[in-house]
Amino acid sequence: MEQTTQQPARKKRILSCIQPSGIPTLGNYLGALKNWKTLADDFDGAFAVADLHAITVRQDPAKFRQQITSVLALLLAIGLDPEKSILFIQSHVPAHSQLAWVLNCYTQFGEMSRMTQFKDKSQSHADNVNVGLFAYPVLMAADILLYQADLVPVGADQKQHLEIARDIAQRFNTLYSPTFTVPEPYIGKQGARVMSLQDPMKKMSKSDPNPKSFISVFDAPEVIVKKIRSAVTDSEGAVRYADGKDGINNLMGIYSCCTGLDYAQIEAEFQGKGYGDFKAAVAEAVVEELRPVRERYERYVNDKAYLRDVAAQGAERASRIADRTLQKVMKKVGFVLP
Ligand code: ATP
Ligand code: LTN
Repeated sequence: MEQTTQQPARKKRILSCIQPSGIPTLGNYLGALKNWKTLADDFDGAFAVADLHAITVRQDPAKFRQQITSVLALLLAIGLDPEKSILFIQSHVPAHSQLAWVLNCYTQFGEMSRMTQFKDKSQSHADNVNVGLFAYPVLMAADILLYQADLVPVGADQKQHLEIARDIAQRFNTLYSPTFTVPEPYIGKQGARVMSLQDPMKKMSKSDPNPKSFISVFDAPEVIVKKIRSAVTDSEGAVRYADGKDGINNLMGIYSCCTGLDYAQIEAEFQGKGYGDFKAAVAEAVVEELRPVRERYERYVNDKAYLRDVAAQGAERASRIADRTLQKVMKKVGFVLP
C-alpha cells in the first residue's frame, strides 16, 4: 500500500536587518529589536547586520568595522539564539547584491523618487546624494525576497519601503510565475516610532548629530537619567496623552513599552505629580529595560572568536536559502546558468 507522508507545515519566516551606521538607540530597540526577540520564538528567524545599506552614507572605515561587530554582538545580547535564528552580516552573502542588481531593472525611477527616506536623507546628506541612497529600497527588497520572508518586523519609518518590496515581488511574480513570497510588515503597536528627546516631531535617530536627542542602548544609567531629565516637554505640567504634547506623549510611549502599562494607567500613576517625578520614573524604567542587554553585550563583544563563528555559520545558512532563490530568478529571467 502506498504510504503518504505528511510534510510538516513550514514555520513562517521572518527577516529583518539593522544598519551598523552608529550605536543603536532606544528607538531601534523598542521599535524593532525587542520585537525580533519575541517573534524569533515563534517563527523561523533570519536577522542581518545591513552593512551594505550603511555605506549609502559615508562611514569611517575603522569605526565602521567596529560597529559591524558591535551590532552583531547586540543581536546576541538581545537574546537571539544563533542555533535557532540565522544571524549574519549582509555583505557575507553575495546574493543580496546580485539580486538587488536584477531587481533594480524591475523598479521604476519614479517609484524610487517618491520614497520619503530618500528625500529626507538627500537633505541631511546634501553633499553625497549617491545612486546607492536612491536604490536603497531595492537592496532592502532583495534582503527580504531572497528569504521568502512572510513577515518583516520594522519600525513605522520603514512602512513605505516594505510596500515597495511587496510591489516588486508582485510585479516579478506576475511577469514570470510565482517566485517570491509577498511579505507583510509587522509594526508593533507600541514603540513603532520613538521620537527625538530634543525635537519630538522628529524620529529618534542614531545618526543625529545631537547626542542629547537619543538614548543609545549602551548609555550608562547616569547618562540615561540626564538625557531624560533634559527631554523637551511642555508648560502644562500634567502627565496626559494629548495632541500637541509631543514630548510627553513620546515619554509616555517609552514608559509604556518598558513597563507594559497603558496610557490610562500611566496617567493614573502620575495624577497630581509633576514632570520631575514622571521623568525620574521613565529614566528608571529605561535603565532597567536596557541593563540586561548592556550586561550581555559586554560579554559578547570581546569574544571575537565566537562572533566570527556566529557570522560564519550564519552566512553559510543564509547563503543556502538565498542562493536557491537567486538561481530561480536568474533562470526565469533567461540568464545562462554557470
Ligand atoms: P539611521 O538613523 O542611521 O538612518 P535607523 O536607525 O533609522 O538609521 P536602522 O538601523 O536600519 O535605521 O533601523 C533598524 C530598525 O529600527 C528598523 O526597523 C527601523 O524601523 C527601526 N527604528 C529606527 N529608528 C526608530 C525609531 N525612532 N522608533 C522606532 N523604530 C525605529
Ligand atoms: N532599511 C532598514 C534596514 C533594513 C531592513 C532590511 C529592514 C535593511 N534591509 C530588510 C527590514 C528588512 C532601516 O530600518 N533603515
